[in-house]
Amino acid sequence: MSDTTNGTHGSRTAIRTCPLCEATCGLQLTLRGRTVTEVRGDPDDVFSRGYICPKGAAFGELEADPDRVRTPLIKRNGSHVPATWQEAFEEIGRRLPPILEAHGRDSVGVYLGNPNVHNLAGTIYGRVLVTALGSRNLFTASTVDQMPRQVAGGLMFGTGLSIPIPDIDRTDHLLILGANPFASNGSLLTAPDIPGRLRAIRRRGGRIVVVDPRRTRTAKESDEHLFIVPGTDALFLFSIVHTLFDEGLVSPGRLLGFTNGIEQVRASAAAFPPERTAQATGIDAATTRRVARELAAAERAAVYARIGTCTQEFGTLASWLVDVVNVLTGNLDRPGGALFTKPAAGSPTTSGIPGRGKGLSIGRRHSRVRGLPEVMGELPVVCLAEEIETPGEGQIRALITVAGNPVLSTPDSGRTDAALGSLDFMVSVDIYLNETTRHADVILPGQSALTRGHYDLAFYVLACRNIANYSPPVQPLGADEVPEHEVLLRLAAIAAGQPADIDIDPLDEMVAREALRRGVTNPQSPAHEADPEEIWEAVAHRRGPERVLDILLRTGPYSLTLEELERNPHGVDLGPLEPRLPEVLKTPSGRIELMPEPIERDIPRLLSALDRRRDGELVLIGRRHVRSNNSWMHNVGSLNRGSNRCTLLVHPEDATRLGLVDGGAALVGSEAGRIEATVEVCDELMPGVVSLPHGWGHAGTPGRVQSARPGVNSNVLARTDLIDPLSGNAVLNGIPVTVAPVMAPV
Ligand SMILES: Nc1nc2c(c(=O)[nH]1)N[C@H]1C(S)=C(S)[C@@H](COP(=O)(O)OP(=O)(O)OC[C@H]3O[C@@H](n4cnc5c(=O)[nH]c(N)nc54)[C@H](O)[C@@H]3O)O[C@H]1N2
Ligand SMILES: Nc1nc2c(c(=O)[nH]1)N[C@H]1C(S)=C(S)[C@@H](COP(=O)(O)OP(=O)(O)OC[C@H]3O[C@@H](n4cnc5c(=O)[nH]c(N)nc54)[C@H](O)[C@@H]3O)O[C@H]1N2
Ligand code: SF4
Ligand SMILES: [Mo]
Repeated sequence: MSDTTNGTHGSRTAIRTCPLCEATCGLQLTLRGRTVTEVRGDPDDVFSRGYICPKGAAFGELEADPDRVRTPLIKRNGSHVPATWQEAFEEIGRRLPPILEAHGRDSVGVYLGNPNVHNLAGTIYGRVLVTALGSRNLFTASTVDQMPRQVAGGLMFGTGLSIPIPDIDRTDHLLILGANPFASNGSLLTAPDIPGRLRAIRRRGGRIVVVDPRRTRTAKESDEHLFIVPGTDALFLFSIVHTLFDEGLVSPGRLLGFTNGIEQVRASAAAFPPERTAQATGIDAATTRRVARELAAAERAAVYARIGTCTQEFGTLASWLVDVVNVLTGNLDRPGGALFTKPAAGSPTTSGIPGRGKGLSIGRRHSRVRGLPEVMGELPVVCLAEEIETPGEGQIRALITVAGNPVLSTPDSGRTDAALGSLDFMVSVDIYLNETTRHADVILPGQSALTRGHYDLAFYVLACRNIANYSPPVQPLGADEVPEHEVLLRLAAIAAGQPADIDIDPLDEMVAREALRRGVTNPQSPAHEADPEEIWEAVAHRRGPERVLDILLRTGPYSLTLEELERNPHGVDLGPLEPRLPEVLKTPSGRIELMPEPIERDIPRLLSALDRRRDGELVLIGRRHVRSNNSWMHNVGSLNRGSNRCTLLVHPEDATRLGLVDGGAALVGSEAGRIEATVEVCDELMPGVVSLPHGWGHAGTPGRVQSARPGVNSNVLARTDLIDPLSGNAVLNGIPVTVAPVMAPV
């Protein structure tokens, strides 16, 4: 059992996976009544072994925040007033269907934010809402994040979740680009205590090289740090590929038997000798050649790249080249290299005919105003504002946001803010009244993390070991609480034309039945052609996300059951990653496509960047801090205190040249907008690069802590016209800006 009563003072402990980042640490909570009085790392967690970070430690404070939204709110005469759930759904039932009837399905847009992926209800039922609505105007935080990685993986290996994971526990050599796991705790690389795991690489004699325009904590803890001009990773990686061919270091080994396109890659790489890219990247040719030789010489090496290489102009090319290098050095799919996971539940890489599939298609339709291609069923979020602003058929007139804050998190905040203000109707499901949800006509509170079960469907697909860990609810539902999956189901029912007070159980049953149908018809499942009624009976006592999860586990590759996971509150370790090629492939050819056609067509654009000169131009990049979480958790006192972290970092040379002083104010401008920020002179940056974290600039929201320390919003400066064209992903790093001192009034 995960719950034990301590006896003393009526307190008890409970075990629960932390939902606050991708690391999936086990937490040991002490509760008195409904209050969390203490949070520690769970020493017995099979994956995290007691590790915890300041955000996880603040889990109880976040749950108890008096500023959280706990009852539905309806906007009346411009201000939000508390309402009952029935009133809130009646309001939605009254106002949403007429818009759909008069203007069609596309007139209602959806934005799904990042915490949905950390929430079983959001992961499973967000999709149900989207399907019921049937609108092409679906946007998510993926296109301000990892979409380039998903497109590259999809084109090469077959699905948007075909992402090789660096085997950091067994590698001898790790090349890291555009990631700062000492702050972020890892991304597209679920590895609790990633700082410890990285240190262990060096302790066992391995080597870590970090490529980043800033000397981050991760860079400081590595063997070598290379400054790179923002946005030029694809040039650098292409030069590594060039060197591998040039110096006879290509050795894909067994991968040769099922890889297409090696010769095309060789031909393309010919245009990118290190001597040719050095000026653009800022990394001299001898260093690039040495980095390539070291990768080739290491017995077990992996290249790992994250958000700095995705949210940039050549995001998909850079992400593709990461795996090209892993393939050419023979490190893909071998222990200590980069491998595919075998998740216990719900992964596209464990379904269908082994070794073959439809592949990833992009651009099946296009956005209405700008004609940007759809990717994996969604449109780039840089299109959101224009799709609301531009009249005509298919214009977005109403919006549903779930666990997202696009006003702070997506480009051109000023414009997004105004666009949301112009909607005919808006519904938000969120735990806070924030810069986005303040526009909503109805706010429906998200569920407490204490009253819902947890399983990381998404992050076990991206983990450095195969793990399964389910946390049951820590306490029963509050008197006025509605489970988040029920909220999403009811919204789905209303969107499908049903009355607001309809019984949603049959709809929930349909969702579970569909998961079961897919499970037993999956030729890779050990439950293939099992009697579905037998499984249905075994899960009959469950409802909602738990029923679906139990079905996914039972029809998954390990034939687990939710009951087994309930018996193992510290998780089930299914072992280290193992080679899965070629059966893991889902490409139509059944082979690795090392030079997919859309990628090949994008290379001339990269060539044109070779001779770009910056001539004193400044570019803006972002950064993360271990005590922050995108645009939220700034209202948690223990996290948002101490020195101001929302500062503009400027290199001393640039500061002198521009007349900026440490602690002084600077006006930062781009083609999208202008903000005033406090300068922090800092030699960790590459000259010519300035850095501001994102997610700040809180305004017009009730949070007491964050109102006192609001910060400034870097996405006022990000532009909706700067994108990586293959994925539609926004460019959030490498934005040209001007910086000037703000003169104190005389
Ligand atoms: N300039 C710049 N911009 C960036 C980035 C960058 O590096 N630079 N990073 C981008 C990235 S990687 C991401 S993922 C996005 C994030 O962008 P978003 O996903 O749009 O925003 P978040 O800041 O994560 O806001 C999440 C919201 O979910 C709410 N929430 C939290 N938990 C729950 C819950 O359990 N249920 C419900 N219903 N709501 C909940 C929070 O209150 C908050 O309002 O930002 C992106 N924006
Ligand atoms: N504490 C905390 N943890 C988080 C989050 C958070 O907000 N706070 N957000 C979570 C989310 S949603 C995500 S997606 C992950 C992201 O996880 P990471 O990718 O590790 O995120 P960052 O710490 O922003 O690291 C990105 C690095 O890229 C560098 N960079 C910028 N531009 C370039 C470039 O052009 N080339 C190269 N090579 N590097 C560049 C930046 O200097 C920075 O050091 O973190 C997650 N974890
Ligand atoms: S590293 Fe991530 S999962 Fe672990 S305690 Fe911190 S926020 Fe939670
Ligand atoms: Mo993210």
